[in-house]
Amino acid sequence: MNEKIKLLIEKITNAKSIAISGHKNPDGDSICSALALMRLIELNFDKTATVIYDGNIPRELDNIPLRKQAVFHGHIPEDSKYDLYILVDYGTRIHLGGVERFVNEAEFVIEFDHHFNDDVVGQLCFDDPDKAAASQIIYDVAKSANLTIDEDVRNLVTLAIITDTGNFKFVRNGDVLRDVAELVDNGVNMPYLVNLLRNKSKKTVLVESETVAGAEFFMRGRLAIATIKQPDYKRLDGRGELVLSLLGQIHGVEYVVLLKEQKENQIGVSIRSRNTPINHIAESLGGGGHLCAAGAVVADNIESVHEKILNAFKGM
Ligand SMILES: [Mn+2]
Repeated sequence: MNEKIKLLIEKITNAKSIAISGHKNPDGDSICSALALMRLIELNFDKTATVIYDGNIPRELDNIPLRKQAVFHGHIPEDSKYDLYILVDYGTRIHLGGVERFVNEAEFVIEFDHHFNDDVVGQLCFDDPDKAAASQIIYDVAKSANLTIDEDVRNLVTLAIITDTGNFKFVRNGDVLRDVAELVDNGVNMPYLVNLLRNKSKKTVLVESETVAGAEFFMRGRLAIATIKQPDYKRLDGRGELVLSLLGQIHGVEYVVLLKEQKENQIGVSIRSRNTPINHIAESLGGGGHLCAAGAVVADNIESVHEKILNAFKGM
């Protein structure tokens, strides 16, 4: 067992109180990784860890194992302190949201992440940008540490991979498929998990289809921009992955941008690309992410962000 894993075991063993969080407005990887780790701690260390989140968990994820144990940060007593804080799939410090106060007060911070980040929060980092999901790192570490892994953990690790790879569409190496093959060999039922995620409300799917139908096309059809304004944004439930995915299926469309008016003067921007990296565009707007899937939240109005996006894509 390597030194980092020894330290991880030591820190969990000695911790009096443990909390786990992913990024704000958790997606499948964020919340499933956090719950998988919570379950691993419960199974192997005979202690509880609290999964805390900020924002909303999409309804699509309502039926994932242990979902009810995730606690909104606003429901945590004000004076709560955690000596060990574990971050999963968080991206960068700005994505922590309302849990940052607990992270700052923790004696020790551990992280498991697969985002590029040159300003890590953790003192002990299990980071690997080559992994398809943060849950894959947790799974690998759990195996290296000879931890007991149960059905809930295996299902959560797999759900995180399914969601973060867009049903395996974004897989970039065989590593993740070997992990999934092993998980399936150990009892994970893939059709069951895929059905678990088919849980959107009718109004969400209707808003998503209307948003797709209203998209505009630029750069001779290579760039699609869809816009969702309030109050439809409230019905979106999640990041609008279906909108991005549908527009990206159109012949000739290389880039898809979704602009979400989250509230007045706050625009969420999601950018996807077939091949060419676009993360620099998200970064120029104060955000970040992966090479071909990135985003930002901009304090501005929708027309002005639209303009900025068109300028950013000039020459591409
Ligand atoms: Mn992730």
